[in-house]
Amino acid sequence: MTRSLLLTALLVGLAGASGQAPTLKSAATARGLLIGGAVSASLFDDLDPDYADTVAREFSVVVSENGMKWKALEGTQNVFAYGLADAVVAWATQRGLAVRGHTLVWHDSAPAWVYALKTPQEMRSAIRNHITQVVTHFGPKVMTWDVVNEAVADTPGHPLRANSPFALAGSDYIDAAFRWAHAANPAARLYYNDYGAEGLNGKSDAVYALVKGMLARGVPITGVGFQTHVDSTFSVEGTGMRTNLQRFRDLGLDVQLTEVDVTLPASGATPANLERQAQVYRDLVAACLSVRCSAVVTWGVNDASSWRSGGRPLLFDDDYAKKPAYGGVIGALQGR
Ligand code: 9MR
Repeated sequence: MTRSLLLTALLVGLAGASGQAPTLKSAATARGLLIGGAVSASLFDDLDPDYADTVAREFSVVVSENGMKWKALEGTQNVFAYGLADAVVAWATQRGLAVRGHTLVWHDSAPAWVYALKTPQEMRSAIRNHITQVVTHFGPKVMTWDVVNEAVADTPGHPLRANSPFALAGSDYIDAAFRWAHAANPAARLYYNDYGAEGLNGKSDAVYALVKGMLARGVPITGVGFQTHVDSTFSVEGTGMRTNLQRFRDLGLDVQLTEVDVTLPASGATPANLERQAQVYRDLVAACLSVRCSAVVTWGVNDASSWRSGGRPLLFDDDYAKKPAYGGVIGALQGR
């Protein structure tokens, strides 16, 4: 028997003896990576215990899919409702899972009263108060925050999106948001988060310019979250994703894949489509690992509860069975 065969036999024997297949959590932890998903209050629904079991077994980090958005926490000015968010945080912390806070400042989740503010000063104090109250409330239980989400425009040549109410606060509102979050919890890790910036393209150039400028101005930013809402035609290689992630790392910033899902084509869950989806997941995780990213978070748990459930984009099917995509992620984590 050759040395490598002997080693394989030994490892198989050990795995057999312990009876433990790797989980996403065990395989990711071995690579120094957090892995997880967005969850919702249905986590606590007794009718669906598989949901909570899957999260507790497979994930080391969770994000409240909607429960920490501005609308959810401060629907009325300066009246804070933490109930659902606190429940997710308590559930996770009791089980040793980390929590990513998502998201302090996002135009899409701003309640009507924010859109109705009239003066720069009113807008500035509203943002400052929201960030300060929320970050302080969760304190050490939430040490990672998406401070600003989706502020960069999709149109090349327009650095910031035009339809944001926050622009009223002044062109430096992003810098200020990070400074206020840092003041509320100096040990927290603070991220800029966006979609469509995974590969080398005009959008990622704009995000790059934004965060590079922030660093030059001494703004306390830890890293960039790449949402990674893609479909199964996505090519990590073809989009230059690894090179793109690396240029952010070269600025000294951390990188996380924060909302990963990979939709299937209209022909649905055929074996070939599921294999293609698995390959995309494998390539995404491999690219992330190759730049020493710190987390991979899928946007949901099972296909049925996804915001794009029709595309069956996640690692677990409607019944929480592991899909080929699950094997793709484990394979990447194990360097296969
Ligand atoms: O998945 C989320 C969906 O349930 C909400 O209706 C929607 C609006 O709040 O937000 C979705 O999550 C988004 C995330 O917060 C930011 N990036 C894009 C995600 C998908 O739209």
